[in-house]
Amino acid sequence: MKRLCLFPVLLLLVAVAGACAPAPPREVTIEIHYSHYSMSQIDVPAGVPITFTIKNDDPIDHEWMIGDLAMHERHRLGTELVHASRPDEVTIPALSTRTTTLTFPVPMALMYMCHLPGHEQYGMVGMLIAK
Ligand SMILES: [Cu+2]
Repeated sequence: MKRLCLFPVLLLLVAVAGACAPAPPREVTIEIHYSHYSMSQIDVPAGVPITFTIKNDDPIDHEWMIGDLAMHERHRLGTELVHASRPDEVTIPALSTRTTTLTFPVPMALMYMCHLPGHEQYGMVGMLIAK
């Protein structure tokens, strides 16, 4: 009789352990072709790591920079011309692929774009929604 009573308790423990395990990164693939991103909007869950794979099919370099409007304004004004890649500011050389992993801690909306001269105006812009 005692063994029968413990069985539901063990099942509950297994369920709780499963819920606490860290989730694997979610994967998002963005392709760049003819100076456009393949997605103009990306929806991701907030609070979990998201791995972005950015594949540049063009014979010229591009960028994938994600941030708020103030961040993009800094890049438009060119006050930060050259720096090493950061998780949220990735340069993808011609005909190559880069990956980066980001976590959006709370629900938010961010823009991503390429700040090489003329590319934003040409349409290399998109929006990410974390919810
Ligand atoms: Cu570009």
